[in-house]
Amino acid sequence: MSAPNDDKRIVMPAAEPPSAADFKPQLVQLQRRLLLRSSLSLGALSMLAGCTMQDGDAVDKVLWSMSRWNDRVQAWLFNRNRLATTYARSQVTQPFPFNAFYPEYDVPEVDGAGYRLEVSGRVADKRAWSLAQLRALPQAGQITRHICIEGWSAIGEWRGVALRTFLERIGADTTARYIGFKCADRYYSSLDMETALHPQTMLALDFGSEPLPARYGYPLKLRVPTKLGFKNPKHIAALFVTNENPGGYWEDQGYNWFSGL
Ligand SMILES: Nc1nc2c(c(=O)[nH]1)N[C@H]1C(S)=C(S)[C@@H](COP(=O)(O)O)O[C@H]1N2
Ligand SMILES: [Mo]
Repeated sequence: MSAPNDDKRIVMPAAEPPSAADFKPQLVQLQRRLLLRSSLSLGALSMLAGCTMQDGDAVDKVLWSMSRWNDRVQAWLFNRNRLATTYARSQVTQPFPFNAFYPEYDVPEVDGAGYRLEVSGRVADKRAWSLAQLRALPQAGQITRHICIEGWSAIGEWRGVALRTFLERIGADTTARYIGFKCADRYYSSLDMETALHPQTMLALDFGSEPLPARYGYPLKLRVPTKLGFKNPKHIAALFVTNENPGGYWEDQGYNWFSGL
């Protein structure tokens, strides 16, 4: 963030939205595209992109060719009250696809009885959580569309604890910037605090009416319908609150960190 001259103009104060005057001409162009995009839901966007979500088309470029500073612009455009589209149970995709950075036969087998969700970082209460304790918290459900950057989307039903509720229970510093997640398969990802507090962001325990099957992230996954699939870590083992961007498995390989609306 100590870049010289012109680049300083895109380092914006934390409390204020960016204005066009803050941008060099070519950046104004990009901002217009962001604003256009921000009026579309992820679902609408996938239709606009012909559901291909592949390299080369215009929507694709807007979504995927953003560098890290664009994450900040996107974070400002994120509307904490905008809800992802929800669907009827009859619209749930059958069978719901499996995806991971490895084939399905390598899905980690997590022992639910011995499971403890580890909590660390900027939180008052760092005690670990058993599944029974997580299930004793207020539960909420959602039927939403999961959109994978690799070119598919599917509607699923998840149930669990709103991440906001959980963060409140552990006394998280909600003025901190990020929530990081570490998974049983060495996958990792992170969210901006704004998205972590969004009403549809949840720690999911169930898929449909059953506990999450192994392939969909047993025993705990993050369900965040305002983000792309890769920002929905499965098999969560640990959660931490931090001011340092924790990055992620795909994020650190060049996928746009914000990746959502
Ligand atoms: N732990 C873990 N979580 C993960 C992944 C992974 O490889 N490991 N892949 C991500 C990607 S790219 C997608 S599209 C979704 C797939 O979730 P699903 O198997 O429930 O469809 O999980 C995301 N979360
Ligand atoms: Mo994905």
